Amino acid sequence: YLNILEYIRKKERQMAVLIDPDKLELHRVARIISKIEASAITHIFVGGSEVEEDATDILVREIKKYSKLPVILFPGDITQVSEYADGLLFLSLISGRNPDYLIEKHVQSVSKLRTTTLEVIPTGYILIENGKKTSVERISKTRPLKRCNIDEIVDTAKAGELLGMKLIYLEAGSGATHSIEPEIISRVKQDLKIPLIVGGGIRTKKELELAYNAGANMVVIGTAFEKDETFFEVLKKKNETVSR
Ligand code: 1GP
Repeated sequence: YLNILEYIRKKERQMAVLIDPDKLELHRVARIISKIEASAITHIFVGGSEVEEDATDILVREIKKYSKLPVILFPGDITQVSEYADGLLFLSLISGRNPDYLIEKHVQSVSKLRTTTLEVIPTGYILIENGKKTSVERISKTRPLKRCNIDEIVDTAKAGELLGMKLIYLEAGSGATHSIEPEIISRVKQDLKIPLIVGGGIRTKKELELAYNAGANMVVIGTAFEKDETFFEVLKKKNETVSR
């Protein structure tokens, strides 16, 4: 039995679907999960920028009724810690310089985390500009890194690794106009020993393929599924060559 992090380290071309508790109505969960289970998706991420208290708990419990896939919290705030999930990306927003999102929220969450058995995975979260202002930028009041300054992106990711973070997440922001460019992914990946997650604005099979080929261990897709459930089927066909 591999824990979540070991699994991410060992497997290639993993795919997470991001479900926002504020956007998915509970009566749709069973149906969505059956589509997820039939697709190449390997992990379910739950999170959002602004989620009502308790909504995460309720959604995770509903997902767990129908799915055996690992459910990983991808929290925008400490109210999104749910003991019913399997793991938690303990995100430090290392592209920014807001101490609240580098350490303060983490301190505040510890008393709750102590009461859970969640696998807590320290993750260096790097926001990269994508053409429009994202909710991460708005809420954290931090600037994303510039796409053209690849050295700074590479050094930021490496600093995260050297600080002991176990994953690096390159984020263009939900609904991003431009997903992270393959050149950025491959330059960051070449310099890292820890796994790399990439997300934000990925809407086509081609973009997915480019991200994997550039070195992403896991790709996260949210908006493309929210807007079009048939995207799950597109990925199913890819299943034979993409994953598992
Ligand atoms: C956002 O990286 C995720 O945090 C997914 O982004 O909604 O654009 O797929 P999308």
